[in-house]
Amino acid sequence: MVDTPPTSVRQLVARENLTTLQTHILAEEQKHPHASGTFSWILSALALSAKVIADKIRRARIQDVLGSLDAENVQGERQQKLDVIANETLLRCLGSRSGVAIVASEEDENPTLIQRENAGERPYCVLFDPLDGSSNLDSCGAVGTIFSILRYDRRAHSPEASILQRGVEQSAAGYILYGSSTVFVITTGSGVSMFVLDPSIGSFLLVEHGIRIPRSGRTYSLNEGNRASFPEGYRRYLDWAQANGYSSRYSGTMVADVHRTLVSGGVFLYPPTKKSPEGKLRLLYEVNPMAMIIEQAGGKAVSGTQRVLEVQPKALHQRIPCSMGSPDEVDHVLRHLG
Ligand code: P6P
Repeated sequence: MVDTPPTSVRQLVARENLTTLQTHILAEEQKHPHASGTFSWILSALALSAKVIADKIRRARIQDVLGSLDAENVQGERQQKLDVIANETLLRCLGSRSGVAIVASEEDENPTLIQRENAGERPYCVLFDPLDGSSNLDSCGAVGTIFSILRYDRRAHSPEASILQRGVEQSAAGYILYGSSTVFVITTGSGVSMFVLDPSIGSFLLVEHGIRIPRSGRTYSLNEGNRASFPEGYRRYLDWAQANGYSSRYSGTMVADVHRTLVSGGVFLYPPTKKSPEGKLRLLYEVNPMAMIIEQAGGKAVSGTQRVLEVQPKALHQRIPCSMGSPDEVDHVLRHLG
């Protein structure tokens, strides 16, 4: 006869959070009777990649994989050793999963068509920035992975053509923030969910579902070092914000700055600059996925005065300027751009 545990112990276990990313994905899948499980299989590959990359980052200095390589990526940016490790991890985890027709990475010039006997059954394209903000690694700054999932367009005449879809076409989008904890934030088009990695059990646990961005927040996030070359409207906005007691927060990692904006409110901006007249951030695998997250949480995301998710992409590594965050704060920016 097993002694009945004291109520306090049973309550303790009952209160324990046991909703993992895996169970959440399967529960979402069950809401779609005709789902084949392919989509869930891709999300679980992203979760596996995130755990591997998080582990590599946490032990980078010990294993001497910090620092840069004597190589540049397709963007002309010096590659960090962990850029390559993260990129290879994602390519391996996604490439072995049925349901992935094409993968496209910030680190690779062209998309990769996953050629397998059943290529025709591969309905999704996965685009990613494997390690956003990697130049902050040497100083132990926060970095992230950003991903965007699109339906594979069988009618497209080339792999690149299949991924040149507007942001409104995304099936899912999200990011992993490797910060003080490892946070996995995702939307599949019906709200934003947040999971935190519990290293003691190796699972991402659900901490919040249906996240709503604060309607306003007196914080702006952009690289003010570029102020002199911002278009006039952005300089007018900064003058207004500083005259109205706004704070400035900027880490140099888009994932960290947008995550703070999502959680605390405010606005993140990367305007056109003299060095980057089209803005620095890439539309397909940085701005679009972050814009989907922000809009699904009740925020706004614009490029100039146009809604980001309506921009028609022209090339895989296309850059665009962007402003995204609390709806009232994006409206303040727009008021000064008009
Ligand atoms: P800057 C990191 O290199 C990145 O791509 C984004 O994560 C970040 O928001 C931006 O560039 C920072 O650029 O010009 O301010 O250093």
